[in-house]
Amino acid sequence: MTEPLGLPADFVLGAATAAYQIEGAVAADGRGPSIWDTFSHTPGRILGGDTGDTAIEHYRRMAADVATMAALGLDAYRFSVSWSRVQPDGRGAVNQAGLDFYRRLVDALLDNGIAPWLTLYHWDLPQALEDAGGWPSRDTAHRFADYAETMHAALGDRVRTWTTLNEPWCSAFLGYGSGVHAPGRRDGADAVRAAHHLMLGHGLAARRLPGSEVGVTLNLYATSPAGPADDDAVRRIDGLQNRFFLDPVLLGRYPADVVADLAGVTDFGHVRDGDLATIAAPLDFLGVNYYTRNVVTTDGPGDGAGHGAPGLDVGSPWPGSEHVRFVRRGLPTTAMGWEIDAPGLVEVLHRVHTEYPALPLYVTENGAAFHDTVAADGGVRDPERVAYLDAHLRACAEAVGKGVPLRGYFAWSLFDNFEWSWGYSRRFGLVHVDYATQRRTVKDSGDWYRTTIAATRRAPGAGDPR
Ligand code: GBH
Repeated sequence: MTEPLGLPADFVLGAATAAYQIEGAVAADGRGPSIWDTFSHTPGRILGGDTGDTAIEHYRRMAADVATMAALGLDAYRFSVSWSRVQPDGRGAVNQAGLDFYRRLVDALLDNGIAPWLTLYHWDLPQALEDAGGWPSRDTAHRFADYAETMHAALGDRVRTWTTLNEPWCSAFLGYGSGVHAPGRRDGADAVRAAHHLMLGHGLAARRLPGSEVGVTLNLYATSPAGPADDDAVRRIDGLQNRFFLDPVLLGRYPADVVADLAGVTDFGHVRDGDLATIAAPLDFLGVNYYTRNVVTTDGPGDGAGHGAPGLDVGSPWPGSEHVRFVRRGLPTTAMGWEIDAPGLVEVLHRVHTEYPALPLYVTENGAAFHDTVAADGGVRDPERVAYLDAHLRACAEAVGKGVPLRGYFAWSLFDNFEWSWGYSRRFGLVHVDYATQRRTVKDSGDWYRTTIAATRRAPGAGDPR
């Protein structure tokens, strides 16, 4: 039997996905194109020329996929809505058929006792809004808030927990800075403007989701110096990656040192009076996505980070700090090449709790890619993923023990899926997908997660099982 990991019995244990990574059916039922359709169909953007056209056909297989979630015993399922399914042009009339898919999904989850956690935006901007300027344009923030209200009118009675944005750092600095993500633009000033309008959209949307639990998900990294002379490198990268989003959202101000680092990039003329107060809308929780630690130097060898899969032609996502290098320490890595560093998760959670106003935290993504294959007996042996998840859930328990109000954890990902610029070459799932047949196979890690969830419910002092 799996050992309980020391988590509170009411700790939420779920799994996460994102619309473009799993749904496929990109032209079905009136869906409009998003920037990821355009980007993935542009030669040279995605490893192997992969696209999300078919992905794992979740749009057609939703009922069976929810049955898989129920079999794993998930408390909650974190998914995102494809904005261009609901509003094909990103504004105006609702596409009822697209909306109905999410109604059916939510109803199926509720029927199975799984809490739906809805993310409004996981990177797939309607192409029509990109054509009108995209996130560097202020109007996009208002279009996002209207879309949020539309979704809330449709599902606010059944979905309790809403996340506005997934990882605005990626949307801004990978989408408009390095160009490794859609829409593939490469301009530091645009990236900074995009970050502002993403956060503004978040703040505007948060006010239009009354009666719901509302949060935003940031991808935060532990950050360490490679050597004794690297404190400035840490300050810069922690600044752009973490504080550039945490400070506006939770404190209502931009970090002055990061603004100074960006002096040669932008004068922040796009920030209007009152914006930061809007951005700092009161929140019910903060979502933290954690994968690894950044170890940085300005003083020695290293390579880029956020510079994409080998062979893709992209720029730097670190405007004003392009000279910082990223160093590996020789720890074991995942198939993404990311060093496995569970203590970094404790560090990140504790840091957010102690340096910012207290609010409930959730790990909204954590997981690892490995090159899994189906064995002759039909199973998938992925002991490295089990070890990764076990270590990071123990890190969650440690954070809780230190007084961090961490309330839950979502494994990334429920299924193998379209891993953005890496295409289908990297597998993060608890459930294996054979892309030729769309056959799903629960991996050993999925079985391990199921028994871990059950054991957590039986933990000493647990009271009534949920
Ligand atoms: C999360 O991003 C995403 O929310 C999720 O959709 C994704 O599938 C998951 O992580 C796993 O990557 O290596 O230069 O090509 C985490 C932050 C940003 C890390 C994009 C990987 C790829 C940049 N990710 N990055 S690069």
